[in-house]
Amino acid sequence: MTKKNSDLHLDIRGDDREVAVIRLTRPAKRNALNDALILAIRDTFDHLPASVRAAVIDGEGDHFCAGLDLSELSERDAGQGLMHSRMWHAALERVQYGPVPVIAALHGAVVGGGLELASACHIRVADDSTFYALPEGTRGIFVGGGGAVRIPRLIGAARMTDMMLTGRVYNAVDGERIGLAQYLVPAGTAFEKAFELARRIATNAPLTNYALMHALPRIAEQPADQGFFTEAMMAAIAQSAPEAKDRVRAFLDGRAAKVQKA
Ligand code: 1HE
Repeated sequence: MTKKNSDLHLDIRGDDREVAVIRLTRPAKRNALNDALILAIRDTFDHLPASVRAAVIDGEGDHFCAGLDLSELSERDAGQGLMHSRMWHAALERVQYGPVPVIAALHGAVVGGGLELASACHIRVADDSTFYALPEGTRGIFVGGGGAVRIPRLIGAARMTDMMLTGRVYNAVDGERIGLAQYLVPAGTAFEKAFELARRIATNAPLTNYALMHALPRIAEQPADQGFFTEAMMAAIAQSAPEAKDRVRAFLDGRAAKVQKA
């Protein structure tokens, strides 16, 4: 299945139509995110086909995403700016807390709102051409797409403060080192790696994927005592699923793969 929605392209792939490939297709503007594109992201995650178990998001052209479409910025007053930021929050919430894990395949510029979008994804695969920046500071504005919440959780508030105060740009190697991406791959191969990971993730028990997307980030924010309790509840629900029992039995019977040395 292929669907073209303005500057967003959705393709459903895999033998069981289990992977959604979502591509920003506005390369002439470096995939800058205007309102229509943000709303298209929201709507796409709201209406993924039921067969989909994992998603990949990437960008056409030389860059993943140049962030907020700055040409729309000057037209907003304070109230409209507030609503605009809340619209981004709602859309990126659908990415982080949507139906399936999302892998961002990064290359070129991952800047401003582009980094906010990437940070809402569950896994980031960056190729050697990737660079990260938060030029909001230089532009006299502030992050508004959830970056102030999500980015410090990846790299710490001190590093984000430095990026915004000084305009510091991280290259692909340093970005992986500080936690902006979990995978670093040769130039031109981020999509391939992300797709491979998506297919692998799609074979997990759906309840395990759900727990990792919806329970883990909440547990990580809870005080330890509450976190331990929530963890126990989630563990009990996950292991009571018939699929979990089948998978454990398969291992004990020698029918499932062992963990291989890295
Ligand atoms: C844009 C945008 C954009 C490019 N909004 N039009 N983001 C930024 O501050 C990053 C701004 N962009 C750049 O620094 C560079 O464009 C890139 C490093 C990403 C790419 O450079 P390059 O040399 O490949 O492309 P270019 O020549 O700069 O741009 C090509 C076209 O895309 C050009 O338009 P044209 O009509 O002259 O061809 C650019 O104007 C256009 N373009 N980026 C609008 N961002 C929820 S709050 C989030 C707040 C933010 O994200 S602030 C950070 C915004």
